[in-house]
Amino acid sequence: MPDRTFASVNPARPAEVIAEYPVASPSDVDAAVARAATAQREWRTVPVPARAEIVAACGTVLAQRKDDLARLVAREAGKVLVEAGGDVQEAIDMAAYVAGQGRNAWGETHPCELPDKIGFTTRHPVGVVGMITPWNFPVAIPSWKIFPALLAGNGVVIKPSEHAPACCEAFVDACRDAGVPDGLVNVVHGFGEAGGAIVDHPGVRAISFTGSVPTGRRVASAAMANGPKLVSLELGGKNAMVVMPDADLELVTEGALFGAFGTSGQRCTSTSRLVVHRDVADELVDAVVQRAQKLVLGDPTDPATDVGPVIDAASRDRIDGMVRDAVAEGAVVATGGKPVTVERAEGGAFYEPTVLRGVRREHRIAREEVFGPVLSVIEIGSFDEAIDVVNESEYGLSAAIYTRDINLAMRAVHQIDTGIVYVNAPTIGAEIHLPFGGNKHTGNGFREAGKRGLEQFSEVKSVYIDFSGRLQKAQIDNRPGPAAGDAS
Ligand code: UN1
Repeated sequence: MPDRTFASVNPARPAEVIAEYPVASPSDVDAAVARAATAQREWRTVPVPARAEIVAACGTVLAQRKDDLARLVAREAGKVLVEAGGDVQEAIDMAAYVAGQGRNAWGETHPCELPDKIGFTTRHPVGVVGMITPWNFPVAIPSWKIFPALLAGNGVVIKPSEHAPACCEAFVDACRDAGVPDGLVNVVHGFGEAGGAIVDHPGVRAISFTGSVPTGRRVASAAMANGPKLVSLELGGKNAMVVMPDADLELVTEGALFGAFGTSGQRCTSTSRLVVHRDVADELVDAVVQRAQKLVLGDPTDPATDVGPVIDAASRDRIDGMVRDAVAEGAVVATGGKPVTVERAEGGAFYEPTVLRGVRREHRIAREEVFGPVLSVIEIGSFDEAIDVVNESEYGLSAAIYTRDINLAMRAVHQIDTGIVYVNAPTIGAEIHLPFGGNKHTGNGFREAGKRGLEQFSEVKSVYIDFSGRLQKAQIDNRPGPAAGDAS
C-alpha cells in the first residue's frame, strides 16, 4: 500500500474531490523508468511512419472523447467549458501535426569535401524522457511533449501537476486505447519530490519541464548534477500588449479582455501589462473596465460563465497580495482588486477581473508574473518607450502590438525580445505548428511544438558514407592550390 495519497478537487467547489492518487515514492519512479525503458527498446525499432499512425490514432480517440475530457478539464482545472474544449483540441491538433511529421524529412543531406562521399543527418531517440507538466493546459501540454517524444521513439515518465492528475491520466488512457504500447508512457503522481526523483534518475536521459522559473532552475541544476541530461524549460511570462494611438480601440478592448482574463489570467502567455499610449489611455481603460465588470464569474461547467476560479485559495491569496503591494506602491484599482464569492460555487477561489492604473515600470506588479486575472496599465508616450517597457522584463515569452501602421508593427516584430509576437491580436493563442517558447528567463533556448518540437526529444546523428573504395584522408591539408604551401 502506498504511504500517502492526495486528492485533486474542483477549484470552483473544493469540497468536491475529483480523483485520488498515491504519491509516488522514489521506488515507484524507479519502476516507472524501468517499464518505460523496457517498452522503449521495442518501440525504437518501430518504423517512424508506423509510430506516426499510432499518434494519429491518439488524436482520433481524443476527438471521440473530447466532450468528456473537456468536462473533466473544466472540473479539475477550473477552465470554462469553451477553453477546456480548446485545451483538448490543441492535443487533437498536435496529434495530427506530429503524425504528419512521421512522413516528413528526418534529417538533411550534405555534400562532402572529398569526392565519392556523402554526409547526412538522422534522428535517434534519446531513451526515456521525464516530463513535469502544469495544470493550466492539463491535456494540451502533455500532448505537446508526449506526441513528439513518442514519434522520436522514446519512452515517457510524466508527472502532472498535483492539481490536475486525472486530466493527465485520461489523456494517457486515450493514448493507450489508441494503441500506444503498454509501459511506454507512465504517469507518476505527487509533488516536488516525485518530480525530483524523475529529474535525478540515471535512467532518464532528457527532462522536459513546464512551470515556474524557480522550479525550472532547480530542475535544470539537478539534471546537470545527475547528468548531463537534455533539459528543456518552458517557464513564465510577463506578457505585454502595446497600444499605439492609431489602434482600433474596440479591437484592443476585446483582445485585452481575452488576453488578461481568459483562463482567469492563468496562462503563461496571459496579457499582464497593457502598455498604452497616454493619448488613448483614458478611453481604452474606461472601455476595458466597463466590459470587465460585465464578465460573469461562476462554475466553469456552466456555459453562462465567462471567468472561472483560480486554481486554489493559496493562489488567490498570492494574487491578492500582489495587488495590495501594487496599491501600496501607488497603483490604483480601476476595477476588481479583491477575492469574491460566487453562488453555487461554495468555497471556490474566485478573484475579480482586475485592472490597475498608475502602474509604474519599477512596481513589483509590473515585473513579476501574477498568474491571475490582473491587468496592469502602464502609460507611455512613444513607440520607443513602449519597446523599452516590453523588453525590460526578465521574461520573454509573448507580446502584442496594436497599430494600423505597418511600419510600426514591423519595427515591433523586429525589436521586441520575445519568442512570440502578435500584431493586432492578444498575447495568447499560439498555434501548435509554430514553435512555442520564449527568450531570457522564459526558457533555455528550446521550443515546443512546430518542427522544432522534436529537437528536445531526439539526438541528431551525422553520418558519412565514403563510396570511393580508398582511404580519403579528411582534415589533411593536401588539397592542390596556393593554400597548400607553394613557396615559389
Ligand atoms: C501555457 O499557458 O502554458 O498560446 C500555454 C496559448 C496557448 C498555450 C498556453 N496555446 O495561449
